[in-house]
Amino acid sequence: MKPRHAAPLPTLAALALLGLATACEPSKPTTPPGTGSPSFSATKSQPDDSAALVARVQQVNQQLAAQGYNVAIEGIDFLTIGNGRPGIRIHQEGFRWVPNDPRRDADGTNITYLFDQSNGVTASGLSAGQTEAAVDAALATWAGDRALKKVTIIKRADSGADPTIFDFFFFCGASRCGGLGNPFLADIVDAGFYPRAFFDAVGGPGGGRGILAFSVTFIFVTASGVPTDINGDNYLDTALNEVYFNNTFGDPANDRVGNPWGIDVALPGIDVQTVALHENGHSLGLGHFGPPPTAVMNPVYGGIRHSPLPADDAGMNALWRSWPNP
Ligand SMILES: [Ca+2]
Ligand SMILES: [Ca+2]
Ligand SMILES: [Ca+2]
Ligand SMILES: [Ca+2]
Ligand SMILES: [Zn+2]
Repeated sequence: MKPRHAAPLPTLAALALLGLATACEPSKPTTPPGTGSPSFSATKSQPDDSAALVARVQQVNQQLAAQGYNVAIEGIDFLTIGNGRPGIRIHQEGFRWVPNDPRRDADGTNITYLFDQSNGVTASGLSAGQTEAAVDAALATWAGDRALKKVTIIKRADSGADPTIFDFFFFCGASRCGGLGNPFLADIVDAGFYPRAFFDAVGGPGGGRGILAFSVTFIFVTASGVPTDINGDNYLDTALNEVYFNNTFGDPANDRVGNPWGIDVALPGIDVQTVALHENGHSLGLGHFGPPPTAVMNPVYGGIRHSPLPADDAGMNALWRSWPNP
């Protein structure tokens, strides 16, 4: 069942034009900011499992609505090694954070994030302190980026309470999760490293072997499941974002032992900070694009990248230029 829209929303084409118009500056690349549907221009994709994932997500969204939650899964983006893997969007319209949104207990115009320390250790031998520091470095990079100068990114402490909800539906359930979790402990949760089975469950066959990490964005919906746009910016209102890392990589017990998560490691190792910079780029609103151009937001891992490239900045600038100055 597809939710109906309460009010007419602009078509994708109109939004694309808007995006191009706002992103149009002489020195900027012509790449669209990539906030709409996932694109895989130059990337070979695995067999398309997105239809099954969309169906499962729609089931989950109905469960959330039945339990009285006003949030729904809107988009999932996979970062892979090797072949690309298409992400999903439930609606055509893009989504953006709403400043001062009381529904997510917004910290004013700040955006908050939290690192779930209980899932910080990797099978490749990294400590939770090491992976948390790498995620912090990635967020600090976005926070210090000129394109994000209007927004302040703030870290929230991990109280130990379960800060994630997506894993409940696709992995642990009531028995192992101990409950749904609290979706509003922070706007963005870097949820840490999860077992291979979780990535198979979300990504479909081969997901656990190919997906390094993924980002899930939820939007706000009405009691009948209709997406909201309370600030009238023609973007669906982002409710929360969760980022999950695949603990398969570097696990001595499996076939990805040769691609271990590490700190500042070159390929074939996988650099935590690079993946965190990419994933939290999604959390802040970017979609995939390229290659070309080479960018942090390319959908396939390409080695250490600790700084945004021009296409990433063009996208972020389009997303955040109208954010109110604090
Ligand atoms: Ca925890
Ligand atoms: Ca959880
Ligand atoms: Ca959250
Ligand atoms: Ca909106
Ligand atoms: Zn991605």
